[in-house]
Amino acid sequence: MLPTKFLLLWITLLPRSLLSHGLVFISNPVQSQLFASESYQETILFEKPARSLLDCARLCVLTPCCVTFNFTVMTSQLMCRGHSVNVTSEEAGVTNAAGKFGLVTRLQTVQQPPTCRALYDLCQEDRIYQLHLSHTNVSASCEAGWTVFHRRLNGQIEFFRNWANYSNGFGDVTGEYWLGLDAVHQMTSSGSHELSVDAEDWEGNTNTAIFSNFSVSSQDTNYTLNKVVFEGGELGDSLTYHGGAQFTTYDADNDLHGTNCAAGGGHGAWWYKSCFRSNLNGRYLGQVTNSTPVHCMSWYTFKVTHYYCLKAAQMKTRPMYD
Ligand SMILES: [Ca+2]
Repeated sequence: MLPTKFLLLWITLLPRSLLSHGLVFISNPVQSQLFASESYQETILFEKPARSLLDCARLCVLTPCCVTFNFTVMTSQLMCRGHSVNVTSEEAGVTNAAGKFGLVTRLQTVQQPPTCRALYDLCQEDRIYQLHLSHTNVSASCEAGWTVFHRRLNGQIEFFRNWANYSNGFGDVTGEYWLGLDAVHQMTSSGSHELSVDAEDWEGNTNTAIFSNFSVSSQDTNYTLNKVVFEGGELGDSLTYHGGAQFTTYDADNDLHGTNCAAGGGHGAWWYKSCFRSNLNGRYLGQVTNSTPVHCMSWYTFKVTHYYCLKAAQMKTRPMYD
């Protein structure tokens, strides 16, 4: 590791042109909270070789949404890592921990875009993102501006859950998860939103269906799925049937059937009527070879059957712009 004096000399040699970009250089090395705190989310935008601290600073300035950078001396390589983190100048510091130095931050509070779509429009960036909703903050996975609120990949997370779980969300935002009906309601309660549904079969085919007019009402109406409009997609329309239905879990029967669709054949949680054309929170059964049909995670129009158990599925939404 280079001695601190050498580092500071480099910092003082940085040109005024970078300062005019609003960058400030912290010249008093301290143990950085950015690295010292495990609770802090360091979001890496890029990691590239760089010739010098100045080179690293240039890379950050030229990258949209790069807020801080970290110039790292490895054993045999000089690396530059750019971050987009929601920091204020007070939170910035220069670390002198082994192998890390040269952290720089812009002297301003960075306003976080309010949605995955705004983040993508501004930064062309996807990541796990904390959404500041009207009543709660939730972490969600962003994909090209869409907010993923349902994702099933491998059956590791149990989706046969109660009303409180479906209201508040569960799972792992980096893998399988349900964001929560309360969050989806807040996200879709004003403006127009579209919904994208992806489903994958066991032959590696992924099909998509797009719906407009997507919104979920509040808990007062049991998170009613308002009437969506099918806009197209090879996956087909297995959701407009559910438009206007309230949400049902095994401990909250709001469906139109004489029994509870979630506790019965559906074995899931959905906007059941009597009972379903799609059932994306149904059982994850893997690649079913049993000839006896059993209900599972399904989307009727994909295979024109209720009994094809999907390999993976995902639901995501984004605001529609004029
Ligand atoms: Ca019922």
